[in-house]
Amino acid sequence: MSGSVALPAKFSESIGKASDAVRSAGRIRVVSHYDADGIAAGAVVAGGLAACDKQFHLTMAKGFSDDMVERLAKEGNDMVVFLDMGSGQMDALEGMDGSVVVLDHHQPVRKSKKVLQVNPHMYGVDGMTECCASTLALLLAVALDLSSWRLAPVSLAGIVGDRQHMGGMKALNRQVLDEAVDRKLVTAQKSLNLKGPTVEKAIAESVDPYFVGLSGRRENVLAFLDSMSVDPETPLGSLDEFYQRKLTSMLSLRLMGQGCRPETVEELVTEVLWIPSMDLSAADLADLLNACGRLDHESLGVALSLGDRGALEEAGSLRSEYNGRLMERLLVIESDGVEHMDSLQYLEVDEPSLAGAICGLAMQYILDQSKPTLALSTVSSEVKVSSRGTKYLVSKGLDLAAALRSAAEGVGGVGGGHAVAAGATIPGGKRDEFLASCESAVHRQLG
Ligand SMILES: [Mn+2]
Repeated sequence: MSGSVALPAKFSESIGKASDAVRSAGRIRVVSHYDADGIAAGAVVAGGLAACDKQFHLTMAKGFSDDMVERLAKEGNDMVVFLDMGSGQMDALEGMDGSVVVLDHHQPVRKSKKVLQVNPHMYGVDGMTECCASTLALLLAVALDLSSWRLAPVSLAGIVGDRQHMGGMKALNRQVLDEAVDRKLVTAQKSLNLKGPTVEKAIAESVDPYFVGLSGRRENVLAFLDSMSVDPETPLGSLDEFYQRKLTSMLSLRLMGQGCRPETVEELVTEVLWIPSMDLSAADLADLLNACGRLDHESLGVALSLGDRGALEEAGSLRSEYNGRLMERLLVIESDGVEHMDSLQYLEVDEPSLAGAICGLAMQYILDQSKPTLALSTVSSEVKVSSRGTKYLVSKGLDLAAALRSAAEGVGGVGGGHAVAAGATIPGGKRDEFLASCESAVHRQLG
């Protein structure tokens, strides 16, 4: 049913059930998450539905909420399809009228008789590293109509956006990539993991990786390239092997020099997935989708994914704007540093929508690697907290989800997430108390 992708039997069966249900539904509502994976998944499912002449309406949401469920209930849909969300909300979904399909890769809470839930975790496939929402979306779209294979590159961008490609594509994601390569929709080649039209721009405008002393500093980049006799105007893809290797080693040295973890330095060279029909790499597309979502232009991201050339230019300027905002703040962190406690470091981020990204990039590329980083944003009477650690710190016992949850609950707030990245919301007046309790929790974990 899904071309040459081999799935565990139960997995394949439930994709088949979902596609049969979709096929026989009338009015279909599709709701997806607004990040790169969610937008890609939404676009892929939209493409599959259009290919089999289904009527549908697609929207992106910041997250699952009771408000949203209430609004959907009033629309009189025959079917609601949730992408990249829903597995944690079976109670709310069971209360909805009409049929409900969930394609989600987050840890499922339970099964449901009413909700048709397709979640890789239920079939022995890891939803953190082997299959994300846009992988599931492609399986559904292909089951609906085989022509949907043409959307495999979009699905791959979602996978990259979800960072499931780290350390190489695995399992189901790998199968999608192999099939896309066979169908000549994508080429895969190990090369420098930078984005941008020219070598100079690729380094000077790079926030991920962030090169201390080069990112955001055009003059320094020109001098750096001159010292290697590299023409700054060279398109990134046209660098010959000699210069590509030279540049890779110089940039690796810089990352090591700024204290990055070895696994971060290794990411400088990755499997770059080129999408010839779009003249973009999957990482580029993921980046564009991410900027569209962050700046509230999700439908532009969908249009771009579905091949709208005009959308590309517009999405490009959104990306520049979004990157500019990140760069501005990272440069300040680089020069001014952050606040230190014994076991953690923290900073204030004025724009809460940027806090998670800033916190992650600063942790990975700029700050002290021996302590996790917290980013605090004040929103009216509350403080929103984002936090990031490193895989290394997690291997030493760090669990930010536990630390933030207990510290937040101790001051009447809420918190949770993953060991390596977690969030919390606390009452404004409790900031210092929260920080102190978080710091002692992290101190105990890393003992
Ligand atoms: Mn996702």
